[in-house]
Amino acid sequence: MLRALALPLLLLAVSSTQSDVKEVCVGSPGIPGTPGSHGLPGRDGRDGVKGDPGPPGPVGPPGGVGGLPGCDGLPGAPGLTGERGDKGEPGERGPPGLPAHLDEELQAELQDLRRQILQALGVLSLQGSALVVGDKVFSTNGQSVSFDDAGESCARAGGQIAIPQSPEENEAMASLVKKHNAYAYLGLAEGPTPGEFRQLDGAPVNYTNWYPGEPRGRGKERCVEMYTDGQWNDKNCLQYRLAICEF
Ligand code: MMA
Ligand code: CA
Repeated sequence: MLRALALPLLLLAVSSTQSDVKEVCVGSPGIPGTPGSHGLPGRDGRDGVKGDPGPPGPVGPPGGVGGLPGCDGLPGAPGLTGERGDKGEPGERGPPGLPAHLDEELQAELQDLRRQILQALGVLSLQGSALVVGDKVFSTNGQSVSFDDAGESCARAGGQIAIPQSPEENEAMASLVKKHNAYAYLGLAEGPTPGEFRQLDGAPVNYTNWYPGEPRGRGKERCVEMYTDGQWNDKNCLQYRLAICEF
């Protein structure tokens, strides 16, 4: 037991219990041995994580097969308006209305229309552009023209060349002749019988105001003019005469 004290190194190996202690003697280490030969290659490791995508490849050669047709484009702008269609058939006849004199709405409308017409005539009279005699209105644009042109301009205005049919109407026309200092044509024309004058629709003339001795054109003067004193003379139709219209 004491021999163990003389040894350069005493190693006490202790196990789990005091009673298991053993004495081991160790000498100085020897020269390392030669390395062993290479071991066999180890097994392959597990796959690494996926790498980044590579750069896009170069454009391929042209001439590939065409792709499928694309989808429809947006709808186009609306087309031009078509021509107006034909007029439709008239509708069914409505139920009979009230007699006009009992229709209050109609009577009110008529009253308002009368009022508006009188208003307009009042303004025209005040301006001297219309002469109201009874239910006839005389008016002129102050232009002197041939008989045919006078007829046209009166018709365009919705009237006709004036015919005085009473002394009062004759005076009204004569006042326009004096005002414009221009003889005027009347809406009369010579019929087939020389010296016999009629209205343009062929109706006979009741009122006349011939200058003494007229008409004496005997078929050569087929129109009628009014002098500034209001008397009449048969005259050719191509003179420039004031166009007085009646409405
Ligand atoms: C002109 C002409 C006639 C008219 C006589 C009156 C010469 O003719 O205006 O229409 O009857 O004058 O003298
Ligand atoms: Ca004459």
